[in-house]
Amino acid sequence: KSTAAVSRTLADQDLLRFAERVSNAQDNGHTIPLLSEEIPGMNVADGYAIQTLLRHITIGRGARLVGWKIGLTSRAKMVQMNVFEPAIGFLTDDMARPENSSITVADMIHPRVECEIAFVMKHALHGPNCTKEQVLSATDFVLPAVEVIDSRFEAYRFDLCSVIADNSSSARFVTGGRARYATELDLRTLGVAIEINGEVVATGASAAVLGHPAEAIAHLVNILHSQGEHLAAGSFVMSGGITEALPVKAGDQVVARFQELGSVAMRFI
Ligand code: 0L1
Ligand code: MG
Repeated sequence: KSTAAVSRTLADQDLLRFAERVSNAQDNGHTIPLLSEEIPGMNVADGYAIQTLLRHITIGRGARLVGWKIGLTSRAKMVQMNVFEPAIGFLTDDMARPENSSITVADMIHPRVECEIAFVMKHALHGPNCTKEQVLSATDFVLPAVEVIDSRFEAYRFDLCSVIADNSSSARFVTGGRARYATELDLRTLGVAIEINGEVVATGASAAVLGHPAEAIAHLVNILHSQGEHLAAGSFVMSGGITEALPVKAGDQVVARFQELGSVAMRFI
């Protein structure tokens, strides 16, 4: 059972204060100390309550919710971050960047890229017992994506509660390649290779994501349920990095090559 189902402990004014602190750090591209350093007893439910307030702040300023992501779904990512439970975040239209575009790094802190299988839903899904099979039958199509994550915490180090409050490090995302029906593919065995400046820096297979990326989406739906939310029809959903996340800097050219799904390219400036 996910720890997202526990009860929150923070007072409303602390939740709001933390959401505003994270929102400012995201807007200004500056780091903040771990929230759990100030209130060590905070739990995962507090993290999600802060994330919900952050979502309301973001949408209140005119951004549109386009979907969700789940992260920390592969062993490589868990080991890299020393956090062993998946976490979800929301995605808004202002985080999207076109394929082959130039992505500015000056407004981020320490960006990293991840190759992910993305799902677009044709039907809504509700927890609490959502399964991989239900995800597959509710999916319209899948497509390749690169997520650009950027932790707002110093030295890119965090605990689960703090990273959830920081919207699970969501920053930018790029999709492209070739959209395919999930039924035409074996989503467990898709290979991926990521090149930075022409050099292959990581490779992996989609089974790295909880055994099957649709399993990760089912897990996301069940966490959404614990937050009183559901996955709406039309949502764009990213299932988690297949390999460890790779740091990028101005001048880097990134190409993520996905078996069966084509490639997604971008440059950082
Ligand atoms: O998308 C992700 O895998 C983000 C998960 C959270 C943490 C991170 O690595 O920044
Ligand atoms: Mg990710």
